[in-house]
Amino acid sequence: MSSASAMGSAGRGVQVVTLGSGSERYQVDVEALRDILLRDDVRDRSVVVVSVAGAYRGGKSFILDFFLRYLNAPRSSQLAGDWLGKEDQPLEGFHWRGGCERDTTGIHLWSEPILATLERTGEKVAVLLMDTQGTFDTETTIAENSTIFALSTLISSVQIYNLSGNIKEDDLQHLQLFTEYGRLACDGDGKAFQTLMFLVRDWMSDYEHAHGFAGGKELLDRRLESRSNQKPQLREVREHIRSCFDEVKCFLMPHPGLDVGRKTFNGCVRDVTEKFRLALLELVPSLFDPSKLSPKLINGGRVRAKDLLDYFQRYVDIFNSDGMPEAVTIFKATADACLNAAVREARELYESRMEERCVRADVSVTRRALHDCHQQARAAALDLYSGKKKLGAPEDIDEHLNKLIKELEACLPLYTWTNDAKVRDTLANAKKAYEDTIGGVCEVQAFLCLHPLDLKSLNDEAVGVALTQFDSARDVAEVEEDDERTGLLLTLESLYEHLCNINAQNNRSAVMEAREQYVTSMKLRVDVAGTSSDRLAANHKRSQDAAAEHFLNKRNRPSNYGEDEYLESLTEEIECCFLDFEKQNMNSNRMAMQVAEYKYDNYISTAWGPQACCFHPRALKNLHAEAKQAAIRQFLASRTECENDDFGKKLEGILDDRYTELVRVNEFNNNQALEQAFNVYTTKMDKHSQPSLVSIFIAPFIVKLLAGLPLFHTKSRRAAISEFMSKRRGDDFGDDEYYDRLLSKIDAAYQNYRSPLLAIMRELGLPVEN
Ligand SMILES: Nc1nc2c(ncn2[C@@H]2O[C@H](COP(=O)(O)OP(=O)(O)OP(=O)(O)O)[C@@H](O)[C@H]2O)c(=O)[nH]1
Ligand SMILES: [Mg+2]
Repeated sequence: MSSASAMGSAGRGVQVVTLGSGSERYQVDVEALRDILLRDDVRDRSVVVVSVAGAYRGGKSFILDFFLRYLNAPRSSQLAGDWLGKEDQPLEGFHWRGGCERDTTGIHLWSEPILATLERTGEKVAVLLMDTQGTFDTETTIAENSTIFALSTLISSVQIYNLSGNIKEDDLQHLQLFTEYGRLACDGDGKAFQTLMFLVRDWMSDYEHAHGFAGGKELLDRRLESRSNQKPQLREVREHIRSCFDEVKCFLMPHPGLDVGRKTFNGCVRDVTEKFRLALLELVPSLFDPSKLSPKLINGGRVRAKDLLDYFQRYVDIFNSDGMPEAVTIFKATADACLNAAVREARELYESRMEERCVRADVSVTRRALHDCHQQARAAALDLYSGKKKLGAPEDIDEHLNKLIKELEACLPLYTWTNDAKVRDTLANAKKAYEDTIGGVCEVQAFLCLHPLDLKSLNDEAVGVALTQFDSARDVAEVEEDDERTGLLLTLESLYEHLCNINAQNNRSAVMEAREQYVTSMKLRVDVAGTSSDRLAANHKRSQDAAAEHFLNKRNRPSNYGEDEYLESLTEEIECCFLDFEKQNMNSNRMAMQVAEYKYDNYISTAWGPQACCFHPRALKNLHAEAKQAAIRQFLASRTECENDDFGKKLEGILDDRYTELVRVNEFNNNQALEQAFNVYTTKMDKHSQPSLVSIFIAPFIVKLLAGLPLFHTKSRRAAISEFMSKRRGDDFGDDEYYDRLLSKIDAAYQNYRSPLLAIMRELGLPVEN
């Protein structure tokens, strides 16, 4: 007797309408209804609603649990007729219990709609079971009873009127209350409700009318029979019942057996009579077999689970209003709900059309396509609405149509906004794909450095990737113009332009850096005091290669093109620098050579002494060799390498020229010294041999000539040699042409002095050549 799950299925009876007090006597638990009706697998399905209503304590909940048992049984069991299950299995589902106090209050729905397949169409529908509060309990007013009854009839497709023992006149009269509502809920074109089934419990007169539908039909025909001699009130009731339901049936149910009255009875099949079981096997499949299911219709149209929510709320609102509902109110409520359902269906058609074409996840379309699609979907939705059979006044129908049009129009900006947002995402993703492709070569754009042709092919690749990305998120027909794609291409073009600028700048910086590297390398390699031209050229070559390599290393991707404007500009810049280095080197070498020349000059002049001095030629040669060596040593001292030193050779040439000059000066000075020494000799000799009275008279000049001259010659000669040697610097050598010449000249002059004739001429003061 618990309300635990039905056989094999989770679920429970959920109270969806509660009887309260105050202004809102009937409260709908919207959340509970939503949980049941708006589930994804249920919300759009047509519903079959089977309700059981009638006097309290009549076994309504009990019989519903057998419905559940059938619905949850495997199809094979349903077909084999063994769906009643095990003998000792307690009956579970909607709460039921024995005793005399009422149990169910308000309206309950089974929380788990059961999906069944209509045999005719193969369509899946949701079967909902509805349990209701028993009528005529001791606590509820007639109005409340009627409302529950009316509500459950309005909502259900099959209303089972649960009666005890017989169909009595007052049972029929009670029906009149809600048949009245039913008549009003219909526009007279067709019947308001579908199936009414009298379920007579504890039918004892089976000898008169057999248990089951056959006996039920007989009894019903008798009870609903309209006779001319009948009181008008009784006839009216019967007519109302017939006019409101498409189908009215009756089933005579046997008594389940005396065990049901036991306190311990828990609904096990073993405790009910065989007749009762057989009756269940006839009754339940007649309601729920796939060939028998009848979906809920209002105004001839199927009601979907989500529409049912609306109906629930509208009807309950009406019953909450003061007094008994007016005919117009209930009709209007049904018409409104019906129109709302039509509007909803039309809007859903619009939405599904839009979604098919334009609102697919992550795929955007052009604004024109969206607009065209909206127009088509709108037209289809309006057609659907117009084609629907509708309840209500023409102005209400128009009002709902206008409402639908407004809703559809309001959808377009929303779809446009969503589409635009997708377009923005798509564009952003495409741009990102472009940047990522560029980033694959150079992570930070600011460091981009490529050969311009490489940048171009990288850009082509990135544009391709971006367009593939863009196209995959875009649904645009080939013939259609896509402004967004064109815009993307323009954006990518300007990105490329920007990249070209960065690239050019970075290439130029790389050239500058490489040039700096060249300069630094040259400065390190080239001696401050100068270097040879060969070495300078070799260093230039090495530094230039290193600079080019440095430049190419700055590139994000190795390139191998014949032409490279930046590499060429680097070469040009380096050549310019090299010219400076050449000039600088030339100057440094000049300075170094000058210093070496000073060294040479100093060396020579230190040894040379006063200007008039002279050297033995060989001594001068040796001096030159020493001075040259000192100068060259000086020159080489600041050089790290001296092979093939053109400046060294030039210096040697200069020094050798200097020597040639020195040789000439030395020769001149030697001759001068020789002449001056000879002069010393002749002067001395002349002084000695000048005429004098003494020599004429006291000592005849012959004596003078013969006795004094040799001695004088020796002295004068020594003085002359001394004079000559006083001018000489450096080493002496045995073979000295100037010295020898001096001596020969002195000797020749001496012969003159010794000549008697010339001596006489001198004594006489006559001119004599020496
Ligand atoms: N005599 C008889 N008793 C039945 C039958 N079916 C069920 N019962 C018993 O009737 C009692 C009440 O059953 P419920 O299903 O709770 O009755 P109900 O109509 O839902 O009662 P309320 O919820 O109070 O309106 C239980 O003890 C059942 O065993 C039947 O066909 N005949
Ligand atoms: Mg009950």
